[in-house]
Parts: sequence; structure tokens; C-alpha cells
Amino acid sequence: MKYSEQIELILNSYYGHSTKDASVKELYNAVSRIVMNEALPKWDATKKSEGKRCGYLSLEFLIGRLVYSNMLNLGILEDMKKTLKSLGRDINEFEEIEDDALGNGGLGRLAACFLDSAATHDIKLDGYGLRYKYGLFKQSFVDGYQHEEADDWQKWGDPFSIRKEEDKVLVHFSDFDVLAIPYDYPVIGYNSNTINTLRLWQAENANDFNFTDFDNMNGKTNAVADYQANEITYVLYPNDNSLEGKYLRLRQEYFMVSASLQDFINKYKKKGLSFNEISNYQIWQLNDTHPTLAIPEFIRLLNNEGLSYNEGLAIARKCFNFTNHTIMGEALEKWPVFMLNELIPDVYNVIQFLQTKIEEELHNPNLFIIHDNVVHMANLAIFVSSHVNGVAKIHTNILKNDTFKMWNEVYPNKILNVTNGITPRRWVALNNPKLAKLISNKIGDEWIKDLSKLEELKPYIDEKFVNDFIKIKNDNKKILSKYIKEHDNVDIDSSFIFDIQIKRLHEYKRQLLNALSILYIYNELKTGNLKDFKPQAFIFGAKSAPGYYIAKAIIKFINEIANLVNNDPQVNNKLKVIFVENYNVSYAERLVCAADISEQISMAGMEASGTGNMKFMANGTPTLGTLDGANVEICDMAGIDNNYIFGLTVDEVNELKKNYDPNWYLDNNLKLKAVVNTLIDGTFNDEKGYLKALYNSLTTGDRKDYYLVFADFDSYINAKLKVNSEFGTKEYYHKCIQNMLNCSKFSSDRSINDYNELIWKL
Ligand code: 26Q
Repeated sequence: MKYSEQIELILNSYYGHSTKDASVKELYNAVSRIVMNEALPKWDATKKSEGKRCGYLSLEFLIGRLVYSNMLNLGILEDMKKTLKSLGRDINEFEEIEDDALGNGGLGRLAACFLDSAATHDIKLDGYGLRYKYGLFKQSFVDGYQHEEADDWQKWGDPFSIRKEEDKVLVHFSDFDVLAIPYDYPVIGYNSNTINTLRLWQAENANDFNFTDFDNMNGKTNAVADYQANEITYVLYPNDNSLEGKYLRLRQEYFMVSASLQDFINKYKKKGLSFNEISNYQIWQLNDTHPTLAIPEFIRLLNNEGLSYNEGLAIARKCFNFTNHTIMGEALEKWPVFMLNELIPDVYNVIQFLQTKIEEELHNPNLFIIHDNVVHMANLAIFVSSHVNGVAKIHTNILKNDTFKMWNEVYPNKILNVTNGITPRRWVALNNPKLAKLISNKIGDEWIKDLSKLEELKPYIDEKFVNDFIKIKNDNKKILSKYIKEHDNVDIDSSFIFDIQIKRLHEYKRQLLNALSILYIYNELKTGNLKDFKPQAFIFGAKSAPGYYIAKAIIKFINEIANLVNNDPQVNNKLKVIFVENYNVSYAERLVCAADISEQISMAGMEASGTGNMKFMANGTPTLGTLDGANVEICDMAGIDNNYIFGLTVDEVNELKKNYDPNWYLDNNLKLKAVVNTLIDGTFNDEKGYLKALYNSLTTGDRKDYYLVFADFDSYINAKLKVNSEFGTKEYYHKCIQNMLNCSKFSSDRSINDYNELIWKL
């Protein structure tokens, strides 16, 4: 049956509507149903295929909108576009559909890119996570302050999942049991035969809600337990790079890994193989420490099957690998012994066993799992894992030489590097169709699956190509301007330089440095010191963790700056500032293809990798950044001179930190002082005292200006002004093109291949 007929049929039979009068939601569900039907045969075949598999255990999968990417990967996007047009509808209507936000930022988005790459290259990688009812909150601004609202992503339906009642398992906590029901999502490879599975677990009551118990006071505790059971997958924790040591978070982590491993063991037992052979069939990648309880849980489950803890540990050592995504002390997970012992005593028992092993094998208390009544999850993960990896070269070096130095001494080959990547399907082919077409017209479309093919573009780079590139960038900027007008009600002239910083709001990422530099430019424009400044728009997108006070203060500050600058007729033909609301994956797709400059300005040594930097690079945007995370490798590949690099290096940061006095910079740099003083001198509305607190965090206390904003200020301003003066020249576009041409290392296809060769060996 033709797509048009199928659509009509589904809309008719499910919703009683014709294509003409179906709502966007109905049309979306009808089209998605067709996509699922197309996927089913390959999905079934992949499930039946033999061979070793890897499970990617992650508390977050930041997938983004699936309807377009699924069609692209199945090769039916163009067909469907035409079909919908012929039916009087438009495929772009689906842009209204909000994406699921089952992740915070980099770590969750990386998981999604990895699934896409593995399926594309026929690598047997499945995802395991949680089906949160509410994902990351929706953000809005009220008087410049961030407000959070629940994100009910299922209001659009969830057409790409299948509930697998038959695979449900029971997860036991000391106080109550919880049902884990899996929802399976197909992970459709691009132009491949593989469709892997993302399995997300939903928590449900183990017993039907019992109203009689609820009414009788004596049974009240059961009804309360029922309520707590549902709560486990109620909401994603909105923290990114910081710790939330709450019981509910612990329950989430244990619930996810216990369900995933029970599921595996149930299936493995049916094969009738020895447990000693598990690692020939299944291994697991731990996405940070969050799923590390998988290790003791695995040993516990094998113990239930009659194996000793020692036997279980020997198998676990072959089955688990661990990725670290952060070096920040405060983000390294630690759980108090009493919490583990209270909630999951049988698992804690295994952890104690592991502690005795570590004492036997290694005599260094710094490496102990249990220390001062606290369980160090990273130590547990490193002790048992075969391999531990960092996510960019510089990050892995910091792990080896600093964070996990002592581990590296006892296990010199355990820690290795796998640099992150991004999928070129979503981050070039889908988000930048015009650029994709320009490339494909020259070298065919194999680059979408093999980014190293971009090499072949080199002979085609002439004036005409550059002009086509410029035209595409300008078109994308126009589209973005229009969207920003609709979405955020701000006018931005698309001839302005689009300078974009999009990422989670965190002090170490230094959105504040960017903000202060804008005020500096504002002042210089007002006094007439900056003569040849080209019109430039500074665009921010970021969510702050709801409880992160200083991050929220930075949002308020930037919104106040926007208010000042955008309403000042003396400068607003030169300068615009906009903080877009509710930045998410779909917004990122629009911003990344329309950027003239990519801001990656973390204090050196803090950003494990960054992946936004790679998205901009692949879309032909130079980086204005520090030598941190993957910026270093971007410069290695594209040439340091083809990016705008500034600031202290990791070594210089470490040196300066020994004796840092931010107030010295204020006293010796009047222009810096002037912009910092706006936090307290009444320039801005601050009735709630956020800006004052921000000022204090920079100038007082033992963590004052902890991320060296003042120390990097001058060198940042210089680099920023260089961008402005070079923009639009031959040299500038040369940089853009060199970035695009040399981005192939940052395909997540390469990352997945590295994982497979170095670690998984599937
Ligand atoms: C931990 C405990 C309790 C609650 C929440 C958390 C938690 C949740 C999310 C801690 C950290 C995260 C997320 C970390 C993250 O996204 N890190 C980023 O990972 C990217 C992929 O490797 C890197 O590119 C970024 O540099 C890194 O910041």
C-alpha cells in the first residue's frame, strides 16, 4: 500500500479523521506508525542475530525528536515529504513536536549519538535506561529569572516505543518491591541492516493499588509503598556535573541496573550456557559512575544462581567497562554506607566483599571503595572494570596524571582514551540540509556514513564553493532569525555576526566571561573607542540546575545585559544579546547550522570533552575557545590558526591557582572593574540579590573567581575582537572551510569504532 493510503487508513481508523483535518499530533502518530512498520522486519532480524553484544548502561539518553531522524535513517524521508505534500500537509509541521528530554546535556546526548553510530555500522550495542515520566524541565524566563515547569513529553504520544509486558521484572528494595516494565525503542541505523534496541524501564506498582488497605488505617503502609514505587521513574534529576545524594536518585540507579541485569540473566539462562562464558556474549559499558551498582548487582544475581562472590567477580571483571565524563571533585559520586545498607543491604554486602578484595590486592587506602563510611563509586568502577576511558586526549591525561593517578600506577594499561564524537546524520545531514546537498553534489553522499570522505572535497574548494557555503550560512541565519522572532520575540538582523554559546549553564563553562566581554564591548561602543566594530549578535542557550544559585544569577545577569543593550538606540545597530528560552536538542539543530563563531571558553582543565564544539566544527564554524577538552584536538585537526584560541593553558591554570587573587585584576584593569561593578552599582535590577551574590562569589571567600574569569579576561577580549575584525574576510571563510573539511575525527562513528577495537571487541 502506498504511504498516502496508509496514512489515510490510520487516520481514519484510529482518529476518525481524514488527512485534511487531522491534527498535527494525529498526523505525527500516523506517520510514526508507518515508520515503525517499515522498521519491524529488520528489528526482528537484528534481535535474532547471534553474537556478542554490549549494553550501554546510562541514566540518560538525550535523543531529541525522532520522527525525522528515523525517516532519514530508513531512507524514506524524501518520499514522505512528497507524500505529505501531495496530501496537502507539510512535513515541517512536525517541528511543533517537542523533543523528549530524557537527559541533561553532553553525557546523555553522547549516548544518543553512540546508539545511532553503532546501528549505522552494524555494531551490536543496545541502550538501557529509564523511561522518566518527566524529562528535563521546560525553561522560561520571568523578569529575566529562570523558571522551571514539568516537561510532559508524552503529551504527543510515544509512537516509537513498544511496551514489553512479557519482559517485566521485579526490583527489590528493603522497604518494597517495584515492577520494572520495559519500553523498547528501535535504534535505526542509517542505510544499514541493523536496528538495535533502546530499552527504557518504567517503574510501576508491584501490587494493584489497594483501596481497602488504603481505607483501613492498618494497611496504610502498603498504599504508601505503592505510591513510592511509581515515583522512581517520575522525573530526571536536573543536575549536570554536580551531585545529588538523595535516596530517590539511589533508587533510580539501582532500579535501572537491577532490571537490566535481571533481564539479561533470565534470557541467558534459556541459552543453557555456563555463566563463565557470559563475557563471550554480553558486556556492559558504564556511562559514568551513575550505573556502577550494576557491578555488585551482577555479582549478587550470579550468587543467587549458585556462584560464589569470587566466581562472580571473576566474570564481572571481563564484563564491565567504565567511562568517566568529569574531573570535578564535587561530581564524583559517593554514597554514605548507611543509605546503601538501608535500601539495598544485599548489594551492600557484595560491596563489602569487594572492599575486602581491594584490601587484599592493593594496600593503598586512597583506592578503597569504602572509606570513612562512604562508598566511592569511581573506585568501585575502576577496580572491577577491564578498561576505564576518558573522553578526550587532554581529559584522559588529566585522569592518568591527576584524578586517577594512583589507579594508573597499579593498573598502567587500564586507563585509555576514546575521544567523543557526534553523529553526522543528525548534526549535518538533518540540521543543515543545504550544506549536506552542497557536499553530496560534489562527492556523493557516502560521507554521511563515512566522514573521512570529506577529504575528497578538497579539490573542489574554489571561490564558487566558498560563495555557496556563504550563501547557505546566510540562509540558515535568516531561518534562525525568523525562528528567534517567533519563539523569543527578539529581532536579530541576519547580517549580524552570530556568536553562539549553547551548553548547560555552569560556572566552569564561563558564560559569565562572555557576558562581561559583551558589557566591555558595549562600553567601548558607547565611548566611541571601538571604531570598526562589525554588528554582532551574542546568542546564549542554557539551562541551569534548579538549585544552582550562582548559575541562575548568571542567567539573570545576561538577561539584564540583553535588556540594556537591545533597548539602547545608541548601540543596537551594532550589538544584540539574546538568551533563547528552553534551549534543547531541536533548538540546537537550528543554532548549530547558523553560527559564525562557536564559543567554547571553559577554564582549561575543566571541560572533559565538549561535543557542541564538534557540532559547530562540522557545520563549518570556527571555535573561539580555550585549550580545553576536545578543543585541543579540533585545533590539531583543523589547525590552531584556523580557530581563535586564547587564555591560560592547564599548566598555567594550575600554576596561577597556587596564589590567585582576583581583586588584583580588578584593581589593575579599570575596564574590567567597570563591567564587574555593574553587578552591584545599580545598573541592573537586582531586587532579589542574585547579582550581588554573583559579585561576592567573584571577589570574596576562599573560592573567589574559582574559574579564573578575571585572569582570562584580556586575552579573551583580544581574541573576540580579532573574530570581529576578521569576519567576512577571505581568511575567516578559509577557517570555516578548514574546520568543516577536517572534522571527520569527531564523527561518533569513529568513536564507536575505537570503543569496539580497544574495548568491546564485538
Ligand atoms: C550525578 C548524581 C546525581 C544526580 C545527577 C548526577 C549527574 C548527572 C549528569 C552528574 C553528571 C551529569 C552529566 C555530566 C555530563 O554531561 N558531562 C559531560 O559529558 C560530555 C560527554 O562526555 C562531555 O563532552 C562534557 O565535557 C561533560 O561535561
